[in-house]
Amino acid sequence: MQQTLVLIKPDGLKKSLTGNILTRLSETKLEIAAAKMVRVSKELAESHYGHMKDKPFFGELIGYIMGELHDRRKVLALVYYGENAIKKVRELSGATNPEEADPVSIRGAYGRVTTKGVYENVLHTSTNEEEAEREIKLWFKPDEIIFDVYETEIITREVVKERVWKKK
Ligand code: 3AN
Repeated sequence: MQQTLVLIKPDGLKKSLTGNILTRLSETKLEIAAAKMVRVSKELAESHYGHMKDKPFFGELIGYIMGELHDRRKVLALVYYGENAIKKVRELSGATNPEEADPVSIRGAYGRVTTKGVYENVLHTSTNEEEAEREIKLWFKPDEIIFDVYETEIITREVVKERVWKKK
């Protein structure tokens, strides 16, 4: 059994593709173990794409996942769970470059390369087990995921500052 992270990126949200993408992903018969809308901070974006730091398009990539190119400052983050989840989701999403992706894959059908050369490939999917674990732990807390796949521990922490609902 595996877990994999799926992010529906700002271009996918702006193009109203959430339903279509989730329908395509349901072909895998995997289970959704977690889902939430996330406003992506620079810190989260840079940690997520840490391995791309030296690429010439790193700045654009960070701006893209933060929603700066699409006026949609949010991402839908999901965890899919099941047998061979990483490969199944990866195959359905298609190659990184949407122009090279199989036309019937999600990226092949909905992605594009901008005139500036940014790959707008509508979704992110984890590449392997190690990356899936790193990414899932970056985007989700243990209690936000239905299945306990990774080890957890209980810690006591003094809350220094927290945003709460204002009392009326
Ligand atoms: P994937 O998302 O398929 O795992 P990675 O991890 O190699 O691909 O790349 C992360 C992201 O960086 C891609 N989703 C894409 O948006 C962007 N990217 C990768 N390679 C290029 C490239 N040659 N030109 C522009 N953007 C790229």
